[in-house]
Amino acid sequence: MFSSVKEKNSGFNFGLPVLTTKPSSSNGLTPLTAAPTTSVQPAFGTTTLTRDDNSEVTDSSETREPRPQFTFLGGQLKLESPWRNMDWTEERKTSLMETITSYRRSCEEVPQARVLLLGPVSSGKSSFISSVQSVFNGRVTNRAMVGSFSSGFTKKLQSFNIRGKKGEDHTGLVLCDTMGMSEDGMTGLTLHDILSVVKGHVPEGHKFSPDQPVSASETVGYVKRPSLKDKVHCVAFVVDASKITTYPKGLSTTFKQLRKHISDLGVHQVALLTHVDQVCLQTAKDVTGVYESRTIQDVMGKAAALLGMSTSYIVPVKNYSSELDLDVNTDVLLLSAVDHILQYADMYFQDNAPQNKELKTALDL
Ligand SMILES: Nc1nc2c(ncn2[C@@H]2O[C@H](COP(=O)(O)OP(=O)(O)OP(=O)(O)O)[C@@H](O)[C@H]2O)c(=O)[nH]1
Ligand SMILES: [Mg+2]
Repeated sequence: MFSSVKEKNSGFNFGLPVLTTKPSSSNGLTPLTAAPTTSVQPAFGTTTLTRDDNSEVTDSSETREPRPQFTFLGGQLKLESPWRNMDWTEERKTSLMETITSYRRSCEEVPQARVLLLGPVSSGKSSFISSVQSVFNGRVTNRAMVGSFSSGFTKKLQSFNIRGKKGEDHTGLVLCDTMGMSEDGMTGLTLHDILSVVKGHVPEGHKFSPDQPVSASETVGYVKRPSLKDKVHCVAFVVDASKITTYPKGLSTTFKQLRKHISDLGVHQVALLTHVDQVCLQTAKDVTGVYESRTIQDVMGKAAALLGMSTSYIVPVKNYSSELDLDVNTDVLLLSAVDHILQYADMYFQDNAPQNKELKTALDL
């Protein structure tokens, strides 16, 4: 049953798998490099304490004698060194944009990789699409119709071609936006509808309705025999860092059921942890500190438990929400997430492209 009990969770009892070593993926691919987390050392400088309500308590002691101090973020110590290495430069942004623009599937039959964004209502699915489009457009835009109501905004299946710089070329990537997932079995996207999208049966623009499941007889434009290009090639789950501990308990079961079914279809999955700026004040001020924040590292662990996946598949993201101007560091984090997604999308083509399948069958014989 794809329904979750609607109850407020006062705190998940997850084992909090905090990553302390370089993450590895089951397929040998290391999506992002990670530096080992070492013990936290005293640091000299300004002590920044964050209260529970995220307001900041600062003790600027520049005029006093230097003394051992710690930096606290949300009650947690700041890590001495980042647990994933990132290059926060304009050059890195350019090189990621080039990599994404020139991405070609290892499968000639499929013009673009279709990536489905899946997550609870308001987790930031549409915002991620808008933010990525903004990076390539060179200015902040909202073309994916980001919602502002907790009741949910996106209702249709809508695919967005990610275009290269200033709309010049299509990249090899299509991001598919959907309605928020069902958390109570009554509203939102159901397991049946999600799997229909992944299999490629659902036509573009289909308006989801929980009381009208997608079906060959009822759904206008239902794709009876989807080809490889109609299918979803990678699923990116989207979860909100600021809601990780308050999501309904049943959501974890829902995610795990979903992941099992999607994996059975041979589709790889990754996850985006949005709203990181809302759980760590320091990261809100300067996104380059995202991998030095103990708070975010802990939330990543909780997200991993919620989704039932290793943290090596999860990347933090700060979407553009209220900003009017682009910021290079935010862009690097967003583009790194796209690069991460593309690596897993490509694995699908490696497994399913007709020429590779023939080769695999020949080798198996
Ligand atoms: N501060 C902050 N706000 C965000 C972030 N991502 C999304 N938001 C805000 O969260 C709200 C919901 O974002 P959407 O992108 O509409 O979420 P969605 O998952 O598409 O929601 P539905 O379509 O309703 O399921 C909007 O007000 C966004 O501006 C983020 O990383 N940081
Ligand atoms: Mg949306």
